[in-house]
Amino acid sequence: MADYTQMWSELGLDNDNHNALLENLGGAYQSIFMTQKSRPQGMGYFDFVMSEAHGLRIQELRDEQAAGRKIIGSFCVFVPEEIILALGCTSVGLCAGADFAQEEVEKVLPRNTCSLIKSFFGFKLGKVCPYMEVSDLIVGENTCDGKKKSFEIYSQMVPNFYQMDLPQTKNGGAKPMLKNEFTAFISKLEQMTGNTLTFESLKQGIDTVNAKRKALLRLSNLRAANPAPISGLDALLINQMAFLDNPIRFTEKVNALCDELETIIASKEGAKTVNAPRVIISGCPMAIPNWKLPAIIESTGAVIVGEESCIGERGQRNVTADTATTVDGLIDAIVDRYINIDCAVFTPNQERVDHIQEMVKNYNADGVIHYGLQFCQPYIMESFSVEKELENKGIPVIRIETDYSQEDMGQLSTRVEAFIEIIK
Ligand code: BJ8
Repeated sequence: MADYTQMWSELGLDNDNHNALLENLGGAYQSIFMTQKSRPQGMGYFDFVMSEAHGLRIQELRDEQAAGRKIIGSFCVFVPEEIILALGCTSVGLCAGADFAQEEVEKVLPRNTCSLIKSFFGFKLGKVCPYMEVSDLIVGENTCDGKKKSFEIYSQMVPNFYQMDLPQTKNGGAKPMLKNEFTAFISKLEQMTGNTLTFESLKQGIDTVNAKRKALLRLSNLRAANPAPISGLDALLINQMAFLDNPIRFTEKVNALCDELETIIASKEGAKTVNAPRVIISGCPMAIPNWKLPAIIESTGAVIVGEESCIGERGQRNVTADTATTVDGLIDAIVDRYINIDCAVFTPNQERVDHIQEMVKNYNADGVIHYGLQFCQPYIMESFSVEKELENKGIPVIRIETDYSQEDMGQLSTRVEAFIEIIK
């Protein structure tokens, strides 16, 4: 990576902290990703994006800013990228997957807060996240209580915070509420950018995001093959990159990789051996660099064939209908698409359990590993009913509760190995 020290200083990063983070990240990436065997060549691009995630990509975002675009950071797949693009802005994900500055964090948040929330606080307090610092607007959303209440504190740390309300049920009032919130978001972006949402710009935004989601869906579908043509770790990395990379370039690269995977499938080769145990991971999102559990799972010889997660199929499945002929009609189509996201903050949430079973069937999985971040009430509460329903259907399932620390690695390995032995 070139020397970006000046850029990082201009963004207000703490160089010592940031170097320490990059060193850890680089080490983890080398040992987890670069030691994998039989990786598709197309992963070279994603390795490069990862290596430049804090360098060249940030430089690109700053160049976009210099050319008049605004950068919008967010923490949830409910924040509509179609609208962000339509108003001449760029969307970046801010969820973080590593512990940082935990002592500082625990001065402002209760200890029993989930790692994902603590992590983005740590990244802010430790001044190590260039995406947060480069964002012109940071959107927080009212989903779980942890995020909702922590944003009251976080909003005092960032000058450019915007709160989006979201429904918690899918009753008759949910869609009008979501539409209302999306309309207010449009007004906010119009006011920030001086741009006006038009039919053409919104249609273009929808087309760009639909193309990205279709490419990711194509990737998901290819993982149904036996042997799976790509490891779960690599597929997760691509899903993580979907929140950072330029969407048009990303789509091209995912499609190019899928072309290669089709050849791999035709030659009956794959990332793991034929008949390797196949699992679906289901639960909380895994933000970069949260690779702990997938690395443990795949180190047993098993292969992850799908992620029922917002950084995965829950967040990316379903495209937006593009047949409306007015701006209002397109906004309705976006609302229709987003209201289907089956996050555990909704009650009831039978759609999610149905989707997990659908994924087991579509990807020929042998079992499900339910992943809940410690203190995440929505997903841990829901894991009990997920487990019950899957067991009733004869689908092996294990519930794992963990955080971002490395302390439980041994215990997790033992539990995962035992589960993989059972589903073999
Ligand atoms: S749509 S999953 S991205 S809210 S892990 S912070 S739920 S206590 S992340 Fe999410 Fe949007 Fe839902 Fe998806 Fe709270 Fe749980 Fe922490 Fe979580």
